[in-house]
Amino acid sequence: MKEINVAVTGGAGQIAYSLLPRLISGETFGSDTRVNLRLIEIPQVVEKLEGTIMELIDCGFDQTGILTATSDIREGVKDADWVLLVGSIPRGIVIDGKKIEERSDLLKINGGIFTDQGKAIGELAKQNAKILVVGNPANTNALIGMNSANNSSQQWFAMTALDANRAKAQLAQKASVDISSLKNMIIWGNHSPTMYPDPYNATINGKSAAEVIDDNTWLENDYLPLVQQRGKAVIDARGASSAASAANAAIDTVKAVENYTEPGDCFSAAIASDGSYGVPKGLIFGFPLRTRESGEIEIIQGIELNDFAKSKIKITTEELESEREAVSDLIS
Ligand code: NAX
Repeated sequence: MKEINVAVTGGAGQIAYSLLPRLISGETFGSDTRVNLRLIEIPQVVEKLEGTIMELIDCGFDQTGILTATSDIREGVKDADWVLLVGSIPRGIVIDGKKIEERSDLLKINGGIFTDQGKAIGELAKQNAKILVVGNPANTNALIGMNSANNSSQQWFAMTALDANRAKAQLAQKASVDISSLKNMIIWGNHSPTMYPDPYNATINGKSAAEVIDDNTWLENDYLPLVQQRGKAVIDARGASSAASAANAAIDTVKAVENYTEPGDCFSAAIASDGSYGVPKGLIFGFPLRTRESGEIEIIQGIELNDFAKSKIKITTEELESEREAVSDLIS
C-alpha cells in the first residue's frame, strides 16, 4: 500500500467531524493508499481529539494509518503531503473582553494564526505539499499562510468548492435536470458574498446553462444572491453553519486536485493569481482550474466574460484587494 500524511487543523470542530472519516475510508486517496492523519487543535481542546481518534479506529477502514493528535502545528505538519487548514477563529468570539464582529479584526486575528501555520508548513511539510484553507476568511488566510510559507514548490488553495456545488445545485433545480448534467461551474473571486458564480460558462449537457435556463432576470437578480447567501440560509434553518456540505466540498477539492480534469470541465478553488483575467498578481482568487495529466494545476484560459460577469468580478477583486490591504503588515 502507498502511504500519505494528512494534517487537519480544527480537528475537533464540526466540519472535521464529517471530514475525517472520509479521509481514511479509501474514498479520497484511493483504496490502495493508507492515510496517516494528524489532528491539530488548540491546547484547550486537544484532549477531545482522543475521542475522535477512538471513533475513527472504530470505523474499521482498511486504509487507516497512524492517527495522532497534537496542539503543536510543527509536529502536525511535518512531512505532510496534504494540509487541510479548517480551524480558525469565528466571528462573534470574545477576546480580551471585545466581541470580534468587524471583518478587519477577524482578518487580523486569523492572520496571526495563519502566519505561524504557514511558516511551519513552508519549513516542514513536503516540498510538493498541497494546502487547502477552509477556515474563514479563507482567501486572505491562504494569502497570509502562503506568504509566510515562502515555499514556491508547495501549492496553496482556498476552498470555493462548496460555493460551486451550491451553484450547480440551484441551476440543476431551476432547469429540472440531474446535477450530473452540470459541468464547468466557476466561482470567481472571494469565498464571501461578493463571489461570482458564473451561469454563462457553466454547461448543462454541454450547452451554456444560461441559454438552457433562458431567464436572465432570474439569473442576475435571484440566482446570484441564492448562491451567495446560501451559507446564511443554512445557519438560519439549522441553527448551525454548514458542516457536512463543507466537509464534502473539501473532499471534492482534494479529489479534483489529485485527479485529471476531463476536457470541457473545471474545478473551482482559489489560488494565487498569475495575472490571468486581469486579476492582480498574488491575490488568492477563485478561478476555473484544471489538473493536467502531469498533475500540474493550471488556470484555464480563454473563458469568455460578458459585461455582467466583468462588473461582478471587479467587485470581488476590489474586496480581496481591500482584505490584502488590511493585512499588509502580515504579508510583507
Ligand atoms: P468549529 O467552530 O466547529 O470548529 C473550528 C475548530 O477550529 C475548533 O475546534 C477550534 O478549536 C479550532 N481551531 C481554532 N483555532 C485553531 C488553531 N489555531 N489551530 C488548530 N485548530 C484551531 O467550526 P467549523 O464549523 O468546523 O468551521 C471551520 C471553519 O470553516 C470556519 O472558519 C468556517 O467559517 C469555515 N467555513 C468555510 C467554508 C468554505 O467554503 N471555505 C464553508 C463552511 C465554513 O463556514
